[in-house]
This record gives sequence, structure tokens and C-alpha cells, in this order.
Amino acid sequence: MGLFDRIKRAFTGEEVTETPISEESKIVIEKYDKGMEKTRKSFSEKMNELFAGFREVDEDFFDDLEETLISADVGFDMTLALSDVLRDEVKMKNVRTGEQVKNVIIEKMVEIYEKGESGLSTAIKENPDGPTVILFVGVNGVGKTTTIGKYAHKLKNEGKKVLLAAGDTFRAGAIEQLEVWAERVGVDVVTSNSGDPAAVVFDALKKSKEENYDYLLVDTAGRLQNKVNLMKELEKVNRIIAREIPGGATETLLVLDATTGQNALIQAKQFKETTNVTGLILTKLDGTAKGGVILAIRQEMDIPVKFVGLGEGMDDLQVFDPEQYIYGLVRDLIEKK
Ligand SMILES: Nc1nc2c(ncn2[C@@H]2O[C@H](COP(=O)(O)OP(=O)(O)O)[C@@H](O)[C@H]2O)c(=O)[nH]1
Ligand SMILES: [Mg+2]
Repeated sequence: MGLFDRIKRAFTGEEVTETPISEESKIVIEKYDKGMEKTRKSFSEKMNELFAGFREVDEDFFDDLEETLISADVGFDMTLALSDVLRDEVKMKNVRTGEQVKNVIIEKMVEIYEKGESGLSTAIKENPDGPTVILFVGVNGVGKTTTIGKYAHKLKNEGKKVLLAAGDTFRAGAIEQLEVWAERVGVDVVTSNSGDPAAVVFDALKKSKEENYDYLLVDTAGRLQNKVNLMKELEKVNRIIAREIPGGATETLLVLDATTGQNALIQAKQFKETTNVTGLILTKLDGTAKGGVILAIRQEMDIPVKFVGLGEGMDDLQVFDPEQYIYGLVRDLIEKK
């Protein structure tokens, strides 16, 4: 049984018959459970506080609810959407008690995710005719280099031949950091002392084609203080790729730091204006109570979250799983302790 079903069953009080879970799924469940801990705790506390003072479903309640959701980084649009459906539901189903209201909120969160899921795939596109080229973009410090290291590890475990390109030639130590990751996970890396990201990418593309690499993961610089230059640089890198790979990079993944909450959403919107972002990666979910921002992103952007970072270790990059995420967020509210 899926987690969404489990959430729904929790409302009806029906017994949950456990289907056996594979060892692999168990590890994923545990990673999400741990990685979502801070967000879950904060979200539960806020919701419990709201419902502790619950008297009836009136305008004051909706005001408080909206405030609570916004403070939980769920985002303005998502908050209004939830509040709207809740108003309808309250009328239609004659919802009265705090417990019922809480359940409707969770049900609606699940629904919003379920609805769009088919359109927003977490799968990484592959280039059937040569190396799959993935460009990692995002501002300084969000976790691009670390994510590339983790993803290279994941791909290598799947038996893929992986090459890294050290395209961040601006930040001191960035090349060495990628080299350390390459060594750690046992993949190859192309670097250059020329200080020109385009040259590194050119060399890496050539190597990846000549030596039949399956994946080329390209690290890039992310200086926010100079947005125009940053975007120009990315454009240049993209043009180089497009010369070798028809259509350019197979995927352009924007890395966002979940600990920055609503700033992550703002960055996503900014990058989308100038770059053809095909997917998002939310890092550092484990280090923040602001994980609700994924709901905000879901509501306001039509770009899928493809991976989440749930820790600093090699195995801490996970394919984004909406069910695990929502369950990780609301578990304490539906499970009786
Ligand atoms: N806790 C945690 N830390 C992370 C995660 N991803 C990256 N980091 C840390 O964030 C810091 C910046 O990462 P880095 O890859 O250098 O960012 P870049 O400037 O975008 O390349 C490093 O200390 C990473 O270990 C994550 O998912 N969880
Ligand atoms: Mg970096």
C-alpha cells in the first residue's frame, strides 16, 4: 500500500495491512524520516498550537490557519489554495471538529501533490545518442558541487561511466572540491587552469564522446552579486554544449538550498527567466525546519523537484518522492503515539 493510502486510512481508522517492504525501500523511508525530522517537528508544533486553541471554523480560525501555514514556509499561493478548498469542504461536508479540519488539510495537501504528479516526472532524461549532459546551476553555497559528487556516486552504483567537469573556475577551491569528490566516488574529472569554464566544458565534452562516457556532470559557478555575468557565462557554456549535443544540455538542474525557505522559491523564479531549467534539486532538507517550501514550489512552479539532499554523505541524495515527503511532513499529526 502506498503512503498516500496509508495517510487516508489513518483518517478512517481502518487497519493497515502491511505489505512487506524491501530492504532498499526501508533505507529510503529511513532517510526521508530522518531528513524531514526538523521540518516535521516544527510543522506539527505549529499545527498543534493552532488546534489547541480551536473553537470553531470561523473567519478567525481561517486567519490563524493562513498565518500558521505561511510561517511553515508552505508559501502564499499554496496557503490560499488550501484555505479556499477548506472553506468549500467545511460547507460541503459539514466539518466541525478540530480533528476533522486537520484531516481535511492533510488530505488536500496530498491531493494537490497527487494531481500534478503525472505531469512532473522525477526521471532524469537520457540522451540516447551519446553522453547525457547535465548542467548544475545555482548560486554559491547551495550545494551544487556536493550534489554532483553524490549523484556521480549514485550513477556509478548503477554501472554508469561518469565524467565530471569542473566548470566553476571562479570560486577558490571549487576545482579541488570536485576533484576530492571524484576521487572519493571513483569517477573521472576534467579540470583546467585556464579560468575559462567554456574551455573546461569543451574538453570534457570531447573526452566524454571519444571515450564513451554515459554521463557528463557539469559544475558551474554561482556568483549572485553579478547576475548578468552569471547568466552570460551559463549561456556561453550552453552554446558550447549545443555544438556537440543537439539541443544542448540534456538536463539543466537548478540547485536550491532548502534552509533559505522562500528565498529558494525566489531564486527558482529568477533562474527560470533566463535559463531553461528542467528540474530542481532541494538540498539540506535535513538541516532545516523550512522544508515546507517544497509545497510552495510545487504550487507556484511547473518545474519538477527531481532530487532532495537529506544529508552531507555520499548516499544522502534521494530521488524526490512526493509520498515520502508529505508523509514525512505530516506523520506526527496522523499517527497516534
Ligand atoms: N546537511 C546538508 N548539507 C549539505 C547538503 N548538500 C550540500 N551541503 C553542504 O553545503 C555546503 C555547500 O555545498 P557546495 O557543494 O560547496 O555548494 P556550491 O557552492 O553550490 O557548490 C557544503 O558544506 C555541503 O556539505 C545536504 O543535503 N545536507
Ligand atoms: Mg561548488
